[in-house]
Amino acid sequence: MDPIARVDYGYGAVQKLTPMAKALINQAYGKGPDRSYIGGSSNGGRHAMVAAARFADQYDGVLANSPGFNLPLAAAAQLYSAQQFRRVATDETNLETGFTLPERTMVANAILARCDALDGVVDGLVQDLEACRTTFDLDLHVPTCTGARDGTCLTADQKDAVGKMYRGPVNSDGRALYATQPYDPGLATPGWASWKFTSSVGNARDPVAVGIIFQVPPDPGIASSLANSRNFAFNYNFDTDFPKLLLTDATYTENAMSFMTPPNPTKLNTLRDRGAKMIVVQGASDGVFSIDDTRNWYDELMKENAGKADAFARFFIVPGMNHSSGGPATEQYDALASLVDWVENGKAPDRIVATARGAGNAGGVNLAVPPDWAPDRTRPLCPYPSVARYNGSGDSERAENFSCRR
Ligand SMILES: [Ca+2]
Repeated sequence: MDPIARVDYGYGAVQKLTPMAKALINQAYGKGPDRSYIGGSSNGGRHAMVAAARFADQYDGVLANSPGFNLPLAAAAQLYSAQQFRRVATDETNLETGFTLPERTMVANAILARCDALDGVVDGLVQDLEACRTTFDLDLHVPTCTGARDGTCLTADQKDAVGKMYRGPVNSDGRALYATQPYDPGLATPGWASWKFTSSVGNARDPVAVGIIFQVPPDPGIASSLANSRNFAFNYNFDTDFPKLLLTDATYTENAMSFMTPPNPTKLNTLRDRGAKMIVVQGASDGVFSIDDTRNWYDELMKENAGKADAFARFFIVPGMNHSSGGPATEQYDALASLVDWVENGKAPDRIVATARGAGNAGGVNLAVPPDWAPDRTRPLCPYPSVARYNGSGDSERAENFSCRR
């Protein structure tokens, strides 16, 4: 509710604390840092993207993992998802009844049946996400129920709801308000479900973000009960409420899109011209921030830089990964090491090797790793738009037998 807290949450904290940290280092060591990096995941990834545009003079390297890019729009899109699933839920207090785990597993398998082999190997990963867009069709490739729902089909209403969720929110004129999401097999996990079915209606996440932190004027009653936040999500109007994300008043003089998103997000000239580097990594099955929104940004960044943005910024998609981690994916990777190598040794990352956290992993097991994968499977994460393609020979559990190609 505090207008200064809103701005701090958006960018003010980074703006104030980075110079303080540098001054502290200077006092302690008698000189400033040789290099400065900013990195984070989720809202921290958003901070990194904002810093790349607002405070590029402060950093030599920027790492945005699973960034909450365009966070106010993504949070509003979550309310749209909640409205879609409410239409097909058998219990509106549990949206997962509209799209159950057996049904999501069935859809994931239908995606794999069409798209898994497009990258050269049937391995439970859809690495050629772009080709899958035109190869998989929810209406054609998922059976439509002729009787009761039993996990082997979706009803026509469910297909409509799920399809709308993947296409993203629109207003009554049909104007897209956020971004599409690609079909990827990572939706059959608790992590994906928690964003779509719990956060989207809960009184600690999306409704509160939209209704209290982002819109003007704020609606403080939303947070007081789950019934209130759920009603806010279900009744959110994309013609009359959504525009409040751009409003200001005498108290809130900066709107949510201004304080939460980078000003001119594709204008990274300061970062580029001082030789700084940027790495963005995100899962294809991020349950809250659409990989397509991030991809659209990168496509525009490429255009802005005559097709040469990869000289200073690279975008890596993690097939199957959910928000920040999890999902049927090789989701352990050290993108910071790659960034440091790029900044300090001039070695641009042509691939980042990622490892699965299967059974026996010392750092914690990812339960979504399928049992037929090598528990320590490796894959190259590839700079978009290249994708990891199997070379046709050698152990398909190992990254060295894949190439990053278009
Ligand atoms: Ca595959």
